[in-house]
Amino acid sequence: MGYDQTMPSLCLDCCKPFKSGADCPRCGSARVVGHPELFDLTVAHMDCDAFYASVEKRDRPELADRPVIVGHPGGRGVVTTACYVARKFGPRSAMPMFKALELCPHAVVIPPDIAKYAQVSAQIRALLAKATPIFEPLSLDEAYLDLSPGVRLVDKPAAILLARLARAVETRVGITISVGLSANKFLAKLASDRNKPRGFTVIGRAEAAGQLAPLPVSTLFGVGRATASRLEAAGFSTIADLQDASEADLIARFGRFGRALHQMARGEDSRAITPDRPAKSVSRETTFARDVRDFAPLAQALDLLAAKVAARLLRDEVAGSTLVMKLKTADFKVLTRNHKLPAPTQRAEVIAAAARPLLARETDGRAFRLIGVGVTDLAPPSEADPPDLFG
Ligand code: TTP
Ligand code: MG
Repeated sequence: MGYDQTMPSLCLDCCKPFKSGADCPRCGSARVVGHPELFDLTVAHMDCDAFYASVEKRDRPELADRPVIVGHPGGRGVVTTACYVARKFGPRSAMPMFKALELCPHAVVIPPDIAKYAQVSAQIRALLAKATPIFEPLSLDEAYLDLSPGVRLVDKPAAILLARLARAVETRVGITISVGLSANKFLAKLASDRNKPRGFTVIGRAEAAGQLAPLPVSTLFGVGRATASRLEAAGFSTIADLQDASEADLIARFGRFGRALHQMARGEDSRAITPDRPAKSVSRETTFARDVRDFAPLAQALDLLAAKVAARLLRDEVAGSTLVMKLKTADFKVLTRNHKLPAPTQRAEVIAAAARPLLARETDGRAFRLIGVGVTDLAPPSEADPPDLFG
């Protein structure tokens, strides 16, 4: 974007605002962001660049310019993170390690150290907390921030706080992040992904609909692969196709989700930013009057417990990302089985459906005196049960 005489601008190195010009008038840096709405927008999303790999590079500076892949080496491993040097050769997250090493044979492979990444994540969250009490982590390496005037802890425009945050993460934690600044969660997350690594991207209210128009419908929050194919089959492949349809038409075709599609296609999103809750898991269990061996009565108990768990999740305004099923055998041996859900949930059917296959695997004639079900890895309800209609 070109900068005219009066473009609100911000230097990403010295974090000072100014009114015009390509380079920072204070420090001369060319790392400058300019946007008409720069100092009016207050919803942000931050995401660490090549998170695991960046932490490993920080700890082994001699690898700074080398391609680094984090993942378990050997036959069946997959890539968890490829650094940006390695990505130039093709390796990506979730790619089988053998394939990544075919593409980039000179990569340095480092096994993941999740405990270390969790520590770094906590350090970053402590920096987020200095800017605002209302931030919502989505995973170890990303979070939404509410930097509106009534909420932020420092009386400066959100853009300045965000530039300071990015700088603080670099200097104090030793890795880089990319940030997005916009009017709501959907646009802020879209923005943060746009100029990685070390990006600072603004999507203004005025340009949102125009920028969304050419993008595929799968860009929208809640449109997974299955929903995207159904939308495409109905003639909606780009967001522009949705923008051209009336709200009534979309509601007639897709029900309540049609309204969400209509709004998101225009860049509107009313989801609130919800800070983390302290509770760590929600579960319910029952001890049988008489030991039970058969799947059917166990599954029936499971359904009841799932309903109780769901009720509690709704009441506490949390959702669970990982399902936990527990059984106690007649001789008091406790088994727990976990299953990572595709998305956090608050719904009894989702909990019960995920628990049943785990139960089926254990009902092999043993007698059980107790069954329990619950969820852990709690997430904010705004991330729960994305409206993937046909998924
Ligand atoms: P991402 O933020 O998706 O990826 P990233 O931080 O590595 O790279 P980017 O610069 O594109 O944001 O995920 C954060 C971390 O989560 C990542 O470093 C490793 C882990 N992860 C996996 O273990 N498996 C996966 O498939 C993905 C996508 C991530
Ligand atoms: Mg990341």
